[in-house]
Amino acid sequence: MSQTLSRRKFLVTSLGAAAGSALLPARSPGSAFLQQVASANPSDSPATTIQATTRTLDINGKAAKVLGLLQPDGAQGMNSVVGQGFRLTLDNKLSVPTAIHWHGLHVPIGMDGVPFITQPPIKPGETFVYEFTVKNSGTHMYHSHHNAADQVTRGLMGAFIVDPVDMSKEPQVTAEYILVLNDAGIGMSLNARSFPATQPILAAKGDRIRIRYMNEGLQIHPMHLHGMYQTVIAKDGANLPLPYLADTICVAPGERYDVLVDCEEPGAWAFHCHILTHAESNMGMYGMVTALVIK
Ligand SMILES: [Cu+2]
Repeated sequence: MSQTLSRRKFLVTSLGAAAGSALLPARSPGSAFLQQVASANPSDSPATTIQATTRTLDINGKAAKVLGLLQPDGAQGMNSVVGQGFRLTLDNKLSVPTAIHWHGLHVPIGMDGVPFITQPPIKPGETFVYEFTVKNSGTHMYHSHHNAADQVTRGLMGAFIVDPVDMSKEPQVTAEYILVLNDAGIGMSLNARSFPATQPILAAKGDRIRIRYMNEGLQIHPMHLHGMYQTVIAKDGANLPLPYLADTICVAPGERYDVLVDCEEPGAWAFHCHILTHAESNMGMYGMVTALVIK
């Protein structure tokens, strides 16, 4: 697995990304967390812990008190491979109840993380153990399912990327990026940053890149890339039998789309949500705006 991961480059992706310039890869191949969940049998996996907690981040130059689902190494966002066991303890350090839902992952009902339906809310100071075998590959998420409009959009969320066992049918790409869309809590943002603080995607002419969109906000966002098509290859983690071309992809709350972009024409291409109030004001561009820079 580490070989597979190490030949990829990742852009930071979750709220963890907003912590100053110390960018945390969503799929860090060397993280202790990944090693700990690498057992095939959940009950054999050493338990690890995620803390639901508050923290202060620098968001666009201002100190902002946000929430986080933090792994022992401080990362937010995780990955796995189909068939792997998964076991972790959620430690609720917040002053309010919470729970984690594994959005897109096919888990046993008792592990689905819906308070009052599949489990009691995890109260402040309490813990809960989530344990399952990872069944389906693709671009998924994990997030709070309690008072979610507040908790998720303020940071109780992360990307959960699952590779298939057989990687031979996965597209060969020069780099891979995750874009977490958000519009509430921390505001209009891509990976918890609002333009001009968003991180541009840097590519060389001839590169083929993969972008994994996921919308953790409350509104739909048509993500428009100038100058070239995006090839949509997967929806909600499932590979499409017939990939299609689009330059604007509507990502609704909860949706994930995987796209490939062939970087042929050099330039700094605008890349933004096309609900214009999410991207421009009389002061210029802001919010859900970044750029694809092809050299
Ligand atoms: Cu938008």
